[in-house]
Amino acid sequence: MTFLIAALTLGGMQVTKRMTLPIIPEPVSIRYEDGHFTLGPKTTISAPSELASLAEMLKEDIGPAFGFDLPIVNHGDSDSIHLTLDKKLARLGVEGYTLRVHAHRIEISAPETAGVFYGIQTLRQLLPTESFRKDKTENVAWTVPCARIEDYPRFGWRGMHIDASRHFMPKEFILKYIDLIALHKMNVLHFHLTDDQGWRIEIKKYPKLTSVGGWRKESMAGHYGEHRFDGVPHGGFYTQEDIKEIVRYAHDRFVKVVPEIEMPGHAQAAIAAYPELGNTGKPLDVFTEWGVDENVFNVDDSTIHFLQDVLTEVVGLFPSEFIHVGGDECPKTQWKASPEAQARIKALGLKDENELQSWFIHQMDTFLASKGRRLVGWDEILEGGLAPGATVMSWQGEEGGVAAAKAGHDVVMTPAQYTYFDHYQTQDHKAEGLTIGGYLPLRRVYGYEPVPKELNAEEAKHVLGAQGQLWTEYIPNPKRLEFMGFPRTCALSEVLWTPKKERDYDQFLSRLSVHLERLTALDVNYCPLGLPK
Ligand code: TNX
Repeated sequence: MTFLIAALTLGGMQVTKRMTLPIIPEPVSIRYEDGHFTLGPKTTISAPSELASLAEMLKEDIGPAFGFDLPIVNHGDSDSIHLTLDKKLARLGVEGYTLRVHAHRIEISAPETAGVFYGIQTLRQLLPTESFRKDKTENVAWTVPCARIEDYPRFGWRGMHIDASRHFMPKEFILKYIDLIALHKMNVLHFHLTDDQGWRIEIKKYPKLTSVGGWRKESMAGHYGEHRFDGVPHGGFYTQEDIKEIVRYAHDRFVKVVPEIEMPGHAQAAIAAYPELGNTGKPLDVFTEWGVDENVFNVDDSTIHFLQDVLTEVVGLFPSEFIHVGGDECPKTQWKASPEAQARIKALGLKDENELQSWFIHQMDTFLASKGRRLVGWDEILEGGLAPGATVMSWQGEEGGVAAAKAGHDVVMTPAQYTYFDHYQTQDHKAEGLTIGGYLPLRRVYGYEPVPKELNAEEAKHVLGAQGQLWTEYIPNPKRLEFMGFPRTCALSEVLWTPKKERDYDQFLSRLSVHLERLTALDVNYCPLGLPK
């Protein structure tokens, strides 16, 4: 990466502008050339009709700071930013693109629209960081260095997760989070919508899931074992209209939204709404503690049908091929004590409660397959046997991912020690504020290798990619979520996009220091690099 210092004269005023070309994630190949393109009042964006909405997005992204109109035209010539689809570039894959900056013309070309979108994200990062501001910014040289870039991602699943159950996150913030995911060329939002502490998605057939399950009396304060509660009611949910808006917004930015409906554990909010779904028949409140909860769904036919009805509405709202059914942390205490669960084990000829859990997930796998979808679940779904169509998220280390890939199943790597962004990122806990625990500094995220070394080349093809997790027990609001998520998300984006051999932490850090100016302009409350690592 070349660092250029250019002294520019603007309106008689001397402006020193760093032109560092700090792109995150780092593209596959960049060749810089002499000269630069200058955006000015005559600049247009030229796009065929299939790319008109992307042209509009580019205009909205850079127009406000730049202050000129940037008209969108059909056939621009000189001084134009050209967006084009070119099937001859098929070798770059469905997300690849080329970006050419000449002195009087910029060309973004790709075989598919997703690639044009990613080319636009790169172009935004070739402009001065001020271009990310939302107000007209004077005295900036709006130049783009001449360059040839060819780029495509290493992995197809480049995900970020958000837990909207432990703390509800407003729809407006989910949209901002999608923008940030897309800026980093990531393409999956894993939307954790249900858990013990709150059910966050409107289900028309079962309105109490949100009217009762969407609210809790208070939340646990401090760490487990301190037995302190804050006395503050908490709740909220997304209407189906909200969900449609989120899915559409994400789709326009090439982000797939994978919903998660937790079962058979992490179910207390649903059982609070409909006690017949539980094992004890006793009324329950929505859970106010964090941690693993013993109240899990029962295994009656009516409960299986209830959850399949829920999934029917979920499938109707989310076009995602993958539907996440959780499957993690399901204590077996209640099933051991339940005559119905024991009768089910006997009737099905199962060995134990682990096999019962596997049977439960299997019911959902078959159901989702009948709707043309694929089930994904946390690695506990391996216990008692993996359902035939299941994809595994390996969170308890890499072992689950290795086992699933060796058995021919697809996996998404989510090991806690590399991808749990709810863990501390510094050693200055006082400055950082309370988190759930752990320690995952930026360098460690950057150094993560998603393909476990235990896999041979054939098995490694089952590793779809990886994903960062933002569990929100100790993340009460969007600003805190930004603090925990950034800049670790920037590091993960590069792990997932950039060829392994191009990764260099020190060089990443120097690019990041400029990238953080963009995040400031976007009002992202990132964790500053100065805190002790
Ligand atoms: C484990 S990861 C959980 C979550 C917690 C998280 C906190 C997983 C599948 N289960 O329920 O929120 O740890 O880090």
